[in-house]
Amino acid sequence: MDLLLYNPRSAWSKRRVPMSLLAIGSVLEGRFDYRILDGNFLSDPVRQVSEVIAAEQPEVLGLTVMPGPQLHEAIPLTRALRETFPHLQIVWGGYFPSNHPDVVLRSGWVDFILRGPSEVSFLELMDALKGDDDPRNIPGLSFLDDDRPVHNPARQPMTHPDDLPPWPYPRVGDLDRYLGRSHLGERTTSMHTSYGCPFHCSFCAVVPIYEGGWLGRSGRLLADDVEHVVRRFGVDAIQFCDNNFFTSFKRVHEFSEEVLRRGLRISWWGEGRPDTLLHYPDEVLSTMRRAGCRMIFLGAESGSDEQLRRMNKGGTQTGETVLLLAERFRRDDIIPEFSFVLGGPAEDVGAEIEREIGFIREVKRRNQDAEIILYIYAPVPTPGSDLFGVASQEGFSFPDRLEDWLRPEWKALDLRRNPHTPWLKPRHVTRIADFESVLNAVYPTVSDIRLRPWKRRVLKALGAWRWAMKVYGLPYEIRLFHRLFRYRQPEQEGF
Ligand code: B12
Ligand code: SF4
Repeated sequence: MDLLLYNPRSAWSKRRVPMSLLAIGSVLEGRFDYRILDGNFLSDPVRQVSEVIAAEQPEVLGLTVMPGPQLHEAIPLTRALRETFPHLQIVWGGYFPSNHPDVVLRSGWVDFILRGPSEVSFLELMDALKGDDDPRNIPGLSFLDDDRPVHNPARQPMTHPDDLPPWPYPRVGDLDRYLGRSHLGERTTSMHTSYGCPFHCSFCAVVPIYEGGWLGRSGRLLADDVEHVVRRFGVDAIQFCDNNFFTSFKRVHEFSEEVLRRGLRISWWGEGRPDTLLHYPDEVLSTMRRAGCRMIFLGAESGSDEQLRRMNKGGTQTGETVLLLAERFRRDDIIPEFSFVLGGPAEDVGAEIEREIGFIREVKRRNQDAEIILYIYAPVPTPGSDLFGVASQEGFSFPDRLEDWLRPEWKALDLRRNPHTPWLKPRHVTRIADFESVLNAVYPTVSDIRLRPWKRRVLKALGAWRWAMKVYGLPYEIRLFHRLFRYRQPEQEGF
């Protein structure tokens, strides 16, 4: 075998098809002998991956690594494999190494990093490694030269997604393992149809990688991909995980029209921006709805225009945009899922949090079905941005050693639950968590399909007086209920 591609565990239930590795695999077909191994199905990854390597002798091991659980598995696994198989070439790709290449390379366990979208660069790297050529000019490649990290410029122009082959689904084995029941349908899968985002929000990990670049697969090819999974695997629901699926309304319109023309019966979800969607023509929204669009995740971030400015949200987004969109989607029968980033640096952090709570209540007043997702601001390396500048001034810095990312405080940062940023005090984190518990009781998410109607009624009853009286503190009775019935939080368990 030339190459093993490994997907570290990202979830304990509701497993996702490993999209990053399917994307990489798409260009390797017919060129290299490779295999995709998914850690979500392994019980003892170090032993099991070692056995595969010992038996099949790949020359290269590629890992895809996101912050959070994947990173926490990837660090000890890579360290162990480096010791056992010193001649194995190890390559990391994905969001974590793309944003933190130095700390990864300095560990000494990883030979190469490919930053950002890497289909073509990985093919070039494989060609170089197999042909004993010098790989050091490959775009987007990071490596150590005499202990000094070198980062080649990104590929310019970015490869157009229309020029990439479809994903080789059979490589992940029986797709049924990934097709779960969700609020959208019985056989739900994820797809990713565009790279990057044209904006530069200073809390967002997409920005340092794409620097405002965005390219999407055309509506017609996208419909081909969807038709394939519908007809071949019986998929009836799709989550489009693109950072900004709705960037081009022409693309979305073309796709929606193709879905209707081809008679594809699907429900779908995607991620976008409130200002973009607010400016969508009525005709496009109505075609999307008829083509199965049920819910849209929207980065609202904050109700304060000052905070939005500090976050460099850009575009035409304001608090008012979010409220208007909440109303528009109520009329159009699409569920808006607004995400907020709370707990950023501010003169009076507590007062900011209270103001956001007030704003979220107003969103719910305008549209009861609007879902609310709360994150706590965790810095991402966007040097030069206001927000990262303030965070650095306040004493925030990332760990110097890769192993340090395994420490509990950095795990909490990864999950955006408690980032331990210097300005955020325990009382702020508690306040956000208390409010969230009450909010989730009065308005349980539709995405929790295990939550039966009677449980919803009990939850609502528990939360109702608190919501009405604005009493959020110490919601032990709600937490007990959440624990007993394992309430599902999309922001932690995936959408
Ligand atoms: C699907 C997804 C998940 C899935 C799991 C994914 C998996 N691998 O199994 C779930 C839902 C579990 C998940 C969880 C989390 N996620 Co997530 N997730 C995504 C999402 C939406 C898509 C990733 C993906 O598959 N993209 C499709 C592929 C094709 O693109 P790609 O990954 O960029 O891959 C390309 C390159 O990166 C590169 N590449 C990638 N891997 C490799 C490997 C090799 C060897 C090479 C050479 C190249 C390479 O080449 C690929 C092709 O060009 C991204 C956002 C996004 N739109 O990308 C967030 C994202 C990666 N997640 C993020 C985060 C923070 C999380 C969480 C850790 C925290 C949270 N609260 O959301 C949680 C963890 C919670 C938990 N309990 O697991 C952040 C990372 C932020 C950061 N600081 O880096 C992102 C960017 C979302 C965001 N905009 O903030 N996530
Ligand atoms: S619009 Fe969304 S994806 Fe784009 S930079 Fe801002 S937060 Fe990131």
